Amino acid sequence: MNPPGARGCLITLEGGEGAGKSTHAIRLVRWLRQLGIKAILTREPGGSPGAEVLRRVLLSGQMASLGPAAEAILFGAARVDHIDRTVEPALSAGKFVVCDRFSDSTRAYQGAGGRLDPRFLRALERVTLGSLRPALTLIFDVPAAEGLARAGRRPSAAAGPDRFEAEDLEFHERLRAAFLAIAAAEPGRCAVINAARPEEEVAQAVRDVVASRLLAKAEREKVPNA
Ligand code: T5A
Repeated sequence: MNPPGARGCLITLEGGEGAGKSTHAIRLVRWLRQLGIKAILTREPGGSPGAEVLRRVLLSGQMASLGPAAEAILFGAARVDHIDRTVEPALSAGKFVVCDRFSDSTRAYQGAGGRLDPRFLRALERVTLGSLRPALTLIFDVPAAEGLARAGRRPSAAAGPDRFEAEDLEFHERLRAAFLAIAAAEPGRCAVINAARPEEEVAQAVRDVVASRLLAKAEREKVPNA
């Protein structure tokens, strides 16, 4: 299904805490593979050995005292390593890359959450991404309180909330609004998924969007003048 010589596709899953991104990233990769599409699953922060080291430090909250600008730069450093070592090689090999969080998380968390100047964040995005852009971004939307409750019910929650889960409800509501604003500003790249529904319904909605936005297009491009 991946046409020989063709570049792969980057699909990113974004949204607030506990919206179901990790659950549906795994399910999406499984479905793409069932269709015969070569696909890898990766995540941010992390997704490469160097970026996973930065993930541990960032999510421990040790870097919060440096302030939102320094924290944003560290997320950017992790992203550069992840792109160079994991994302670009897979895209060059024609694979689909399904990424659990990406650059919109910096826009939302460090922008709306950390209240950084949008010009600073745009400059950081230019430096970290270069010309790379996701072909499709799925924005998982769920009321902040519901997402936090779901995150709190995961087995890993026993270790206590991480750096951002520990922020108050008002922060998480600002995040939700920031993700919806990104989707509204870039409707060609983004699709909002109502993630408050049961898991099966959300999975079907994800498959429908990927099929209509990416797979149908890939099929059309294989047949000139179709
Ligand atoms: N961050 C990240 C930044 O600040 N800047 C950045 O640039 C980047 C990249 C990463 C943190 O770093 C921040 C954002 C984050 O705070 P993380 O550990 O990678 O943190 O985890 P998150 O991505 O935050 O994962 P979340 O906690 O948001 O959860 P998910 O992945 O959205 O949700 P998931 O799939 O784990 O599901 C949560 C629970 O809900 C259930 C699942 O089974 C699970 O138990 N569930 C459902 N329950 C009911 N109905 C449904 N439809 C359900 N779907 C899933």
